[in-house]
Amino acid sequence: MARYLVTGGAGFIGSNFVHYLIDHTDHHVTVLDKLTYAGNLASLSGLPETRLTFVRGDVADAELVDDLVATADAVVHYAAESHNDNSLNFPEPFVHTNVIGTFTLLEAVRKHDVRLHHVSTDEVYGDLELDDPARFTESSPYHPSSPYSSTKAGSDMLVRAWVRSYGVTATISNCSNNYGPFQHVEKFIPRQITNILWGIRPKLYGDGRNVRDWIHADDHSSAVLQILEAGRAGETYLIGADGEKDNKTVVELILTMMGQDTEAYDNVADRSGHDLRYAIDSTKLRTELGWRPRYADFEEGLSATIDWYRDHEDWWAPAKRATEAFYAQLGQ
Ligand code: NAD
Ligand code: TDX
Repeated sequence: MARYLVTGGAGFIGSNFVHYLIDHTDHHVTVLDKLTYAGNLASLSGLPETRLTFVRGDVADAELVDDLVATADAVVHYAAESHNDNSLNFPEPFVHTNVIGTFTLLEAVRKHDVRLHHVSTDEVYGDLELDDPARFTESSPYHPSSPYSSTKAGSDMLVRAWVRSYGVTATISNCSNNYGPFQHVEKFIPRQITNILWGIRPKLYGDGRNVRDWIHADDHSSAVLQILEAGRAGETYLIGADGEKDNKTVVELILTMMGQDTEAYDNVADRSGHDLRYAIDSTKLRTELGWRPRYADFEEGLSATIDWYRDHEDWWAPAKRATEAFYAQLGQ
């Protein structure tokens, strides 16, 4: 039994990871989460109290973080401001949480010699052309486009420097776009599903040709656990499930699966600086650590996700109105 500290464990991917850890190991989990608009304690409800401790706080609070890291065997760092559209309008919290928060955590794991896994994104590599067969690898150069991705790139660089300069024991993963239960309704897939459930037409940015490489959150969790258990210190691993789809195809799939006309969506204003295409080559993770995704079929995972949102309106309805009011101001 080990003691895991999970930052951002009340968010989308963090809460999926906490469920995964409790289901697949005997570890004790302490969640540190600020409960911003994106955090939701209901995402952790039903988990055994003996296995889970929740602490509300800021990952940039040095004193609190020092106390929590001192009693942990490993730290898994999910806490972040995560939404590109927000970062374009309010960049400051992205610098605070993603950069200062990661720095604060690094200082604590350095002091207490605790292993860290830093959860990052493929967006640090910028974007690829639509007609380019290339995919991101661990050696792709960093070219972040948005305030969000540039602060995540900054956090990755801090981790790399703390490994090299101070000998901190850390790994990094850069994952592609996640979908699954507990994802905030501001994000693409849950926004369209919940729009349809409330009789609102789905909203596609620009012409919808932009490509994202989709992975189920459970597969992200299994990869992170595999890296924690068998990954080499100081290494970076890319996580992806070969799920490239353009946004228009995804909207049409959701409409079809929910019994609607495939053309029943609106094209709205495009995102500023909108990355064209992300694609992950996860060969290193698969060959070195033997990892494989369970949801090899995107449509199967999407269908289960639609069912989850249909069955959990109580979880998402409180955030839906405010989210749509924000998008309406942006013309999106
Ligand atoms: P999310 O926005 O759903 O959750 C973020 C969580 O962090 C929330 O619970 C929030 O309350 C918490 N938080 C925010 N600021 C905090 C602070 N200062 N101190 C403590 N807690 C704070 O995000 P997500 O989609 O679950 O992403 C989690 C991580 O995974 C992020 O680091 C993100 O960059 C990374 N990631 C996300 C995706 C994706 O598709 N969503 C893909 C690759 C990597
Ligand atoms: O209503 C929408 N319509 C639309 O066309 C929304 C919300 C999005 N989009 C487009 C923009 C993107 O091309 O869908 C795509 C996905 O958008 P998001 O869900 O906002 O995700 P993205 O910007 O790709 O970033 C996500 O994946 C990488 C996460 O939010 C990041 O945290 C992660 O690092």
